[in-house]
Amino acid sequence: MDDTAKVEELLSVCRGKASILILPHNNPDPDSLASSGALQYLLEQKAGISSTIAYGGILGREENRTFKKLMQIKAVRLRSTHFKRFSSLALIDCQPGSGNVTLPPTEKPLIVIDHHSRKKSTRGDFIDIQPDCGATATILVEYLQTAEIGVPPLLATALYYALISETQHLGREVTDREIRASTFLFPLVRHRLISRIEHPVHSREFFQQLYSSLGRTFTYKSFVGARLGTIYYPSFVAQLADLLVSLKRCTWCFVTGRYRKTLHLSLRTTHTRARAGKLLQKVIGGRGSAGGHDMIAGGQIKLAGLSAEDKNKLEETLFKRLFKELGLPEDLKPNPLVIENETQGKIGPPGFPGNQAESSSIQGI
Ligand SMILES: [Mn+2]
Repeated sequence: MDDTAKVEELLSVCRGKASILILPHNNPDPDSLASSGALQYLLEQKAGISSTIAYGGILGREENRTFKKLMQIKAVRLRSTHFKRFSSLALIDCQPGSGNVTLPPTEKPLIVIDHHSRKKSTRGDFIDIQPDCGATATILVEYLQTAEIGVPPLLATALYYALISETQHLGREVTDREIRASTFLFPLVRHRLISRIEHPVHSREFFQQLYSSLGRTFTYKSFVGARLGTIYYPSFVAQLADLLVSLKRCTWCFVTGRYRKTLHLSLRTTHTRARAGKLLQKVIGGRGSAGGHDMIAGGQIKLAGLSAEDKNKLEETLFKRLFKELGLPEDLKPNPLVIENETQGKIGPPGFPGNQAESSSIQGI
C-alpha cells in the first residue's frame, strides 16, 4: 500500500468516531509521546476528530519530564474510567500484547502503530507495524508529509527529539528513513528547547540512585550487569543500561530494577545485529513480556504474590539464563565496577570540602 492510500485508510477507520483515546506505552518515552501528539494533530486537522492522550505508569527520567513540559504535549495519567468514556483506542509505539501498555483484555484497538515486531495477538482496524523502522516517530512524520499539512514548530521539535533520542543522535538502530524524517523536520525545530531537554535539572534523588546503582554494578569480561533492587522510577534501568554499555570493552549489559510490583529489565549490546529483543524474550520465557530491536531491549515481569526469596531467585535465574545464552559460565565470579575506598562516606579531613587525607588509599592518584 502506498503512503497516500495508507493515510486515507487511517482517516477512514476514524471517520464517524466522536473521539479517540491515544495510548502511548506505560512510562512513555519521547518516541511514544511525540508520535501520539502527531497522531492527535493529524486526526484533528484531516478528520476533525478530537482525541485524548493518556499514559499508564510515570514519567521518571528528567529528560522526559522536561520534554513533556516544554513540548506542551497534553498527556494525562490513564485511569480505568478512560476505557468507559472512549470506545476507540489507538496504541502508539506498543501493541496489545506487548506488556508495556495497560489495556483491559476485552479491548480491541481501532489503531495500532508501532516499530516493534508484531505480536501474534495484535488486532485492530488499522495496523501499521514496521519493525525495520528506527522509531515510531518516523512513521508519523511520513504520515504528516503525505497528508501535506504544516507541522507546527513544537510538534516538529518533539518529533525531532524523539528521533534523536531513540537513535542516540541518529547513530543506533537508525535507517535512511530516520535521516530523511529528521532532515525534513530540522528547519522547523526550536533547537534551544532541544538543548534544554538534553540538559535537564536533576534532583538529588537521581544522584543518590546513580551512586547506589554504580555500587551494585559488576563486570565479567565484556559483560556488565546490575541488580538495582528498588528504583525510584521504572525507566531508570534503561537509562543506566545506556550508560553502562558505554564502558570500555563492554559488549553486553543487563540491568534489573524493581518498581512497585514489577521487575523492569533492560538489555543493551554493542553488536549491531544481535537481536537483543528476541534474546530477552527467550530469557524471560513465559514469566513476563519483552520487546526490542537488535541492540536494545526491555521487559517487565509482575512480582505480585512473590516472597522476597522468590524475587531474588527469579532475578538470579534470569541472569543465569542470560549468561548461558551469551556463553558465559553460570557461576561466574563478578568484579565490582567501582571500588569502595576508605574515604567512602567522608568529605575529607576538616578544612575545605574535598581535601584528601594524606593516607588516601586511592591508588595512583
Ligand atoms: Mn519507539
